[in-house]
Formats: sequence, C-alpha cells, structure tokens
Amino acid sequence: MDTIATVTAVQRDRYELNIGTEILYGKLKPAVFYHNAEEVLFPTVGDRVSVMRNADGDSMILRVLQRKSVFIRQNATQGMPDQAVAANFDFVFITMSLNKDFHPSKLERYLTVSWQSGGTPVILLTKADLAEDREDIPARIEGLAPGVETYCVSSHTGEGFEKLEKYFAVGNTIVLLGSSGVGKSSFVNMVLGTERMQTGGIREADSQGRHTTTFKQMFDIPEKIVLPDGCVLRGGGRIIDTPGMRNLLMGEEAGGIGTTFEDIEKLAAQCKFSDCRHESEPGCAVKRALKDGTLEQRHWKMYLNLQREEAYSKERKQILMKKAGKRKRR
Ligand SMILES: Nc1nc2c(ncn2[C@@H]2O[C@H](COP(=O)(O)OP(=O)(O)OP(=O)(O)O)[C@@H](O)[C@H]2O)c(=O)[nH]1
Ligand SMILES: [Mg+2]
Ligand SMILES: [Zn+2]
Repeated sequence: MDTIATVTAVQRDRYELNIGTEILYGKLKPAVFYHNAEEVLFPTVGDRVSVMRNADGDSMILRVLQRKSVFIRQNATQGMPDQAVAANFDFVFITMSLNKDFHPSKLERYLTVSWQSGGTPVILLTKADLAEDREDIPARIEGLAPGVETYCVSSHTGEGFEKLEKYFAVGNTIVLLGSSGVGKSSFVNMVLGTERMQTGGIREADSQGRHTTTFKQMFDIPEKIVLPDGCVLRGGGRIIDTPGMRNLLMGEEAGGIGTTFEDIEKLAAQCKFSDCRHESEPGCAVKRALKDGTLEQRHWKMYLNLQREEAYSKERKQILMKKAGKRKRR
C-alpha cells in the first residue's frame, strides 16, 4: 500500500520524506519520471508524493501529486528536463540585501516569476542593521511593486521579524528566493531559533555571495519563535531555504508579466491601434510616455526582455515535449 509523504530535502538522487510520524528516505522509480517533459515531474522540496515503503532500505517514490505552486529552473545540462526548485509554497519571500546595490531589474524578474509560480510575492529586505541612508529603497520598491508587501529585517538583531508573524502561521509555507549572500539562511536560522543552516561570508572584492547553501531544504517552524529581545511570535508553518540561483525560468502561467508591469499594459491600451507594436506606429502611447519621461527606459526594456524570455520558454517546452514523445514511442 502506498503512503503520502512531503519531500523535505533532496540530496543528489536521495529524497528525505516526511510522513508526519517519521522521516523516510526514498529514491525515484527508474524510468517513470524520465519521459514527462511536458511537465517537470521530478519531485522537489515541498512536493507531495506517493511512496511505497520498503522495510529494509530506501522507499520508492511512485508519483508526484498535483502542485499548487512551483518554481522551475533551466537544467544546466542541455537536452535534460528542467528542474523544479520548490513546490506547494504559499508565499515567496523575494530576498534582497539593503546594504548591496539595489537592482530594480532583478526585482522585476523575481516578481514576474513569483506571480507565475502560483505563490504570493513578499519583498524581504535584509541586513537592516548595516543599512545607512538606504531609506529610499522601500520607496523605490513601492513604485516598482505596488501592492506587494515589503519588510526590512535584520537576522542579526531580530529587528522587523515581529511584523512577519502572520506568514509563520500553521498551514503556511514560505520559500526564500534571492542571490547568494543576501541572508536567506540567516533568516531561516532566526525563525527556527537554531543554527540549522550554515551561513557564509561575502567576498569583499566583488560583494558576491559564496554559495554557502548547496541544496534546498524545508523546515517546520517552531510553534513559538523567540526573538533576541525576548519577544515571542506564533509559528507552526513551514519554511524552505534554497541556494542562491540564477536561470529561473519564466513560467507558462499567464499574468505574471501583466501584474508586474501593469503600468505598461495600461499605457498600451491607450495606443491608437489595438495591435500597436510600439515601434513606429502613429498615436503610440508607449512611445509618447518614453519620450516625455513618464515611462522609464529601463523599466520598458525589462518588460520587453521578460516577454521575449516567456516566448522562448514556451518554445523550448514544446521542443522538449516533442523529444519526450519520440523517446516514449521507441
Ligand atoms: N549584519 C548582518 N549580516 C547578515 C544578516 N543576514 C545575513 N548576514 C550575513 O550575510 C552573510 C551571508 O548570509 P547567508 O545567510 O549565508 O546568505 P544566503 O542568502 O543563505 O547565501 P547562499 O546560501 O550562498 O545562497 C553571512 O555572513 C551572514 O552573517 C543581517 O541581517 N545583518
Ligand atoms: Mg544559504
Ligand atoms: Zn503603442
């Protein structure tokens, strides 16, 4: 008989599985997951899977249950199926450090993939204790991500954590996303109240992170979160730490770009021609706004970039599907 488990960690080809009462280890059933390029079916952290228990060894993962949200990353090996990064989360904490240069385009990219993932984005600005005269960043975010909740925290002092209590509640799963070195694992450690994740330094020369976290892992948040100042928050939910990563793929889900770039879509609706390509057509509201400065060049370029990526992503998926179909028929 099979059992339903939640994947809490993936280390190479071995999966840590929580069945509520105990932790099991599982492996994939050979061949079953390999022919499904139309959907990324390799299980990942957060996935619910059905497993066949094996009394004297690793259990067998039979299948992945329907996901309510997922992040997908392009496989570094060409021709191999893309990889699911995390699944079934409710909130995506887009993590950026207040003491490094703030990159609006990076934020726009994260916002778009977050809206597409099926989770709700929340912006987490870390290292508040190091930030001097960076007060303008929250204001700039307000303009870039209207309606997205933004918080400043310090995982060294505990500052700002009390405002996040509602996200830590039972039934919620948070996934942290952001570049290496921004403080994702430090945040997780503060929430868990122990140094469960190793944290690393930043290379001084280029202020790049060191990729301290190398695999993703899900943790149960304790029922009581005790902050350094003695303040106690209610927890009970779950949190997923991930390695800092690039090449997150644009999803299929429509609406991600439209939500992040609502201002541009509204402008485009005012163009004289409904099929305006915003190139040289007369009566183009986008061109007008770019000219008079009400639409920022950088913001517009990012919109075009992400649209191109989305189209590419769809095309790529179709190619992979065709390939998988051929393999299956052999
Ligand atoms: N001053 C200060 N330093 C912090 C804070 N949060 C993290 N750091 C430091 O920033 C460095 C990187 O933190 P990590 O938590 O390892 O960063 P990460 O995002 O998990 O990085 P990867 O695992 O490489 O993706 C460490 O030296 C931390 O001590 C903070 O709130 N304040
Ligand atoms: Mg880390
Ligand atoms: Zn136009």
